[in-house]
Amino acid sequence: MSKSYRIGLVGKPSVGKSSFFNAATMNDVPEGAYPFTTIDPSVGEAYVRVECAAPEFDEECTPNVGYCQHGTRFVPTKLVDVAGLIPGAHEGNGLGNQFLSDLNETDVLVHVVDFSGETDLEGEPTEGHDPRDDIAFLEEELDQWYLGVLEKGINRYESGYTTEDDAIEEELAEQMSAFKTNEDEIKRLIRRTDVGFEPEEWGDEDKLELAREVRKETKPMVIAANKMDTPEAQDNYEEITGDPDYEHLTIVPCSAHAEKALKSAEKAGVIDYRPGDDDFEILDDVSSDQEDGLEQIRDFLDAYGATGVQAALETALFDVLGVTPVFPGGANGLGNERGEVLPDCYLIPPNSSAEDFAYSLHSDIGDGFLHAIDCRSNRQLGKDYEVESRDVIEIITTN
Ligand SMILES: Nc1nc2c(ncn2[C@@H]2O[C@H](COP(=O)(O)OP(=O)(O)O)[C@@H](O)[C@H]2O)c(=O)[nH]1
Ligand SMILES: [Mg+2]
Repeated sequence: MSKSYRIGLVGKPSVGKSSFFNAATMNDVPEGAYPFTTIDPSVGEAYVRVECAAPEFDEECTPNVGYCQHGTRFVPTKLVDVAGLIPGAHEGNGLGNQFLSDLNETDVLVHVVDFSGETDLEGEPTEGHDPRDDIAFLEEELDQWYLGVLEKGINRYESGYTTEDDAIEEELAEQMSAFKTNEDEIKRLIRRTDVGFEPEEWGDEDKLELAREVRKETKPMVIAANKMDTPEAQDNYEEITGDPDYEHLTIVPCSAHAEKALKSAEKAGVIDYRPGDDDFEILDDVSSDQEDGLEQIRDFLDAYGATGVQAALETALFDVLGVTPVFPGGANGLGNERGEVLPDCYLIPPNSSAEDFAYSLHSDIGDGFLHAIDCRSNRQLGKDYEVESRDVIEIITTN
């Protein structure tokens, strides 16, 4: 089976993590303006959209997991509401340690930031708080945590527990293995930061810089600028996205409230709306209050293109992490022996080759790999072919 990805929602209390989580999963998780309403991390199923390939073959798909609507596949992914980040979490304050271990299981992060400025760093109500402080706080918190682990690795290396010819990258990769890094990556990051391969010569700044690089590499991040339905958030959004210092960040404007309202209205049969769409249709007679509310949301969609909940998840997975959606197909028609048509859409790691894809299906398929077939063109693909987004591929094996 192919890997299932985990997207982690992080951020200080009261920014709207649970609201975002509920909107994305439509599960029932308590929410409220109080810190720590969510004590345990909540794991739920969310979906990312992939344009279905079946219509190109004049077929209708029968998905094994998720669903397909009007030519859009909704592919399941795990979403984790990682509650409990407070300033000083890396020192083991509050729910810090639980937070950190939950965080290790995620592949990519959505940092939910209250762009309205109506919550302070502890998540208490305030006014005029600068969302930039939140962005800095989270990055620093993660960097300090990484630094602590990095320093353990350096100490071990320097205390000579390791054998003479062990390289520093080997020790650090071992110490930082929970971050899903490896020797090659550490080596590359040491080169990139230009700190050199002699840890005894690293100053505090060098260590922090390296820790930060490892953090960025292993925990890529999207910022969901939440509460964008408020004028304060919209002002902050304009200012921050126009600030060259913040150009390197990926910021997705978002209203968890709007997404939740639309999904609820859809469930109630009042509107026709598909998650991520830029518009909806009112189906039923609605009260004028309800209509006003919905029209306000429509204005929001006009201004920002969508509620941003789907966009944040998809940006995280496809743009920031670079995951590739791929359809296992058959060159002689898309159906399998059970009569299912294009039943799977797998999410595979960036830069996967055709052979990697075969191995992600099953180790036997990888071992027996002869070649692959691009089902659109019927062309043969070698094992080194780099799989592209929405490829429909059949693997031909020796067995
Ligand atoms: N205006 C507005 N308020 C929101 C939005 N999302 C969440 N909130 C409010 O922010 C508060 C904290 O939300 P919650 O989801 O519990 O935040 P958490 O502590 O990060 O999980 C609640 O009062 C929510 O109703 C949004 O998109 N817009
Ligand atoms: Mg919460």
